[in-house]
Amino acid sequence: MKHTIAAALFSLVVLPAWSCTPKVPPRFTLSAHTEVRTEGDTTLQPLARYTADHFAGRTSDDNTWDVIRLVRDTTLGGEAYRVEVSPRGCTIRGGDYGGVFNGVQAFFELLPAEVYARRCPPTPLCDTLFESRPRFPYRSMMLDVARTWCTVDQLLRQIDLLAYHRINRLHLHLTDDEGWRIEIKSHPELTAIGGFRGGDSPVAPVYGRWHEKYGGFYTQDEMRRVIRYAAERNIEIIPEIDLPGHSRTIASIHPEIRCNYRPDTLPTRGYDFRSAWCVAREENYTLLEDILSEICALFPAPYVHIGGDEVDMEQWLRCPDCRFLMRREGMASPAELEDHFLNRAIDILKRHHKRAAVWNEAVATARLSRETLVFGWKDTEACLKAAADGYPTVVMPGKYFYLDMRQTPHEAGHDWAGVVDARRLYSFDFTKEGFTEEQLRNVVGFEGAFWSEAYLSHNPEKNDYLDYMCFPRLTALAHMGWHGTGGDWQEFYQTLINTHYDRLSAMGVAFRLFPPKITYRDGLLSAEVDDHSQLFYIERGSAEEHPFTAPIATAYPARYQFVSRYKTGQSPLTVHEEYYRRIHPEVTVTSSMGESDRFPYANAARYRGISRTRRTARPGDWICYTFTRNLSAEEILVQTGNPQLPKSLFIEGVVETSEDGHTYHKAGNLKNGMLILRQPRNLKSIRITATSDLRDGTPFITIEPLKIRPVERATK
Ligand code: TNX
Repeated sequence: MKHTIAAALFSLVVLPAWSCTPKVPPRFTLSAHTEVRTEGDTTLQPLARYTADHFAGRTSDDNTWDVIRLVRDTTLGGEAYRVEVSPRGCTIRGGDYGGVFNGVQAFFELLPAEVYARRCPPTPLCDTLFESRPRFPYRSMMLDVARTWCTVDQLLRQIDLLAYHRINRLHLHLTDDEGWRIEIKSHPELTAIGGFRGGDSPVAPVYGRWHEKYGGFYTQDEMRRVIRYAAERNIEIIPEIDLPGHSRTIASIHPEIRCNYRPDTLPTRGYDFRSAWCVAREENYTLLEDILSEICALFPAPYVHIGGDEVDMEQWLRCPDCRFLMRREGMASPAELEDHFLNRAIDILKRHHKRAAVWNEAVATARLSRETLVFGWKDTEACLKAAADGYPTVVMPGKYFYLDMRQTPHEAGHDWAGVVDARRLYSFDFTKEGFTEEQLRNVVGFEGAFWSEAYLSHNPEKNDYLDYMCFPRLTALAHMGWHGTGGDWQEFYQTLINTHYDRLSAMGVAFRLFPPKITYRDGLLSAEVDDHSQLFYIERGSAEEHPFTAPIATAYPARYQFVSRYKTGQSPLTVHEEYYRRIHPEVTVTSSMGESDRFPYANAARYRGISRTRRTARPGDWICYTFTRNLSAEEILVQTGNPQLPKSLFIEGVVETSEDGHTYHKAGNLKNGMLILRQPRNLKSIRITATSDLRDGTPFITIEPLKIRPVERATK
């Protein structure tokens, strides 16, 4: 079989496994004797080593004719490649380094999956010739290392995984309200102090690590190593210093950069919650120059991302200096103050021969230079607007591209942008989203964003949660970035389950399988999968997993959990929907902390959404739920703080229940702001009392509606 060039243009990033019956004797056999040659092009040397490492091949001359030649061929475009396998060996041509790299990845896809584990058996290959080139130059992942810290080794591992998918950018979110992760030599305090939160740090602890000083940072030397490692794998690191909002860390170290007014620290128990740089304070731009000049010198990428998202402009409106600046410059809105600040930052970047990248809010007024690269995260409209206004635009609306969103309604992860699984991501379609030809011309690619507020509560020292959230969603993104669109999901899915899951396993990725389908009919509970995974079930009250081989006869379908496994992949724990049935008995909510106007207690009392208090908690503060009629239930989930996001909660607290609303009995302690009451009977009220004195810098406590499962009754 011989691949034609035309057919190969439609090849997948995720190529199906090579299947042909090689002639006997095989014409070209890849083995440990295969040599990788660069024909004298020394810049390709690291790539030759990389390639050979994957099958224990050599890079020196040894009179063998099993040869892989890496060749730069400028007749091919940037990042484009051509791969040719013939009896004389294999030639991988690329328009540039990235093109040869992509060709090497395409070549790997001809091999057994073990190549990714560097255990490739001797493999005879058929003659073939194919070439391809990417539709988009930005095929990117954003990793938030500010909220959850990732070590250098974790970064390198992630870079390897991205590279196997021909994703060619890693956008590092290096600073935020919760941490400063990159060394600035002229201001060592930024990492020495701001690299950590909690303990004796002026940065408040948050997201689950309350009792330790938590964090870390990259020295410039370490970052140079990461940059080099990534560059060898055709990945450019895009650094982000998030400005002028999301800056509570630097503002906790340099309080003088904040606006000129007395903050109301009462609701936060003394912690200065303000997160934006003052626009009017001239010295701020000196500090900014110090920081950005080092960032420009350190990172070779042409763009430095300077944030621009989610600025709380109230701070500027309360600042006499910012207001004066607005009047002086005839500014109509505080958004123009943001333009002013960002333009000053852009001027600094320009002097250091860099351009700015920003989040979409920063070009709301469309006043920044059209050289600015816009990351459209908020929604498709933001991408459409930026592209229509003439900005090069990276498309990443949260409801398709946010890797911190959950993948079914009951899994871990945020859901503010919706439920996003690989299929959903893959369904993004420029035409359906309303892009015109002209707007499409300004689209430079896609980015998947992994924000890490919730990661911290998922044992980030292991990579499992990150893997689970990234794969196969990033596989889908890689495919779309290469081809410009998804295409037929079923076809892609078949390649995933028949080929790519094996590759992910060989890479050691704890990837996510799609959940099994659960059915319950005539007293029989059953589950099925449409991939090659094996199914297991767990019965309530036991931790033991049993292989699922036949339908389970039961009158209680909510008592069983299912999970499917394939090599290193695993599905979410999945239950019959009966498990999620809730009742909403009449209840009132009260608390000792006052009620927020925007999020009144009625929200939680009516099971409609969250409520907030007026201030954060002191020990002894309480929240009380009182039922109109006494209640029995199977389970009640009592929760302070945002679901899945340890923040604005009772860090420590006790839960008590009462049958008469006067006498209370302790039911247990909160863990991560939560407690499940099991089989409570005849309840009049539930009271939660804070017992700890820690603060997380949030000026309120979040109150969740109770989640109440009805008393279990046999369904038959
Ligand atoms: C919004 S996306 C943010 C981040 C959060 C993320 C959580 C963006 C530019 N800002 O600060 O981490 O939502 O999903």
